[in-house]
Amino acid sequence: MVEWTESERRTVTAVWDKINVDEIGPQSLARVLIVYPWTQRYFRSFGDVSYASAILNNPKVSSHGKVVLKALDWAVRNMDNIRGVYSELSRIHCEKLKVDPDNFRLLADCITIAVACKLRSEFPPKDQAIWQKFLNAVVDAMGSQYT
Ligand code: HNI
Repeated sequence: MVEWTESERRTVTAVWDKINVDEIGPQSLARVLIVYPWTQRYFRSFGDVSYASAILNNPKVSSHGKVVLKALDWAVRNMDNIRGVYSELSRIHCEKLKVDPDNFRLLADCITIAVACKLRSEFPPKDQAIWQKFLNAVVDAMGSQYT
């Protein structure tokens, strides 16, 4: 289990409180689909996700981005049991959606980039370091049911 200092807990919560899920969620998912085009294959049911402007204007990408980012709230509120809160979601991504778990890290990086673009000086490197420790725990948890 990941250990957290009180200061790390406060920083994760403070960063999370500054994030507008409805803005950062769609931006993060769109960024993954554009920067790592092999991820498009998981989202064929969303319609055309084959080029940047189609992705950025696709309402299903936008709403799914919100769903994914909202799910980070579970981890923020359960920092001592991140594996536990994602165990079912990990199983779904493995068995049903068949998402390659390497992609979780790519999404995490795109979330960090979207947050940095938005918060700028309010997201200094020392906060980014803690935020990435947090997202690493989420990535680890999302991969936990892959065997
Ligand atoms: Ni992911 C569905 C959360 C990474 C592809 N995903 C979900 C759902 C949640 C979710 C919540 C809704 C599940 C349900 O309805 O039962 N996804 C997360 C989280 C991460 C993540 C927290 C990582 C931090 N998912 C990814 C990645 C991909 C991905 C990296 C592919 C590149 N997810 C999907 C697909 C679906 C999905 C595909 C189903 C979408 C649909 O509606 O058909």
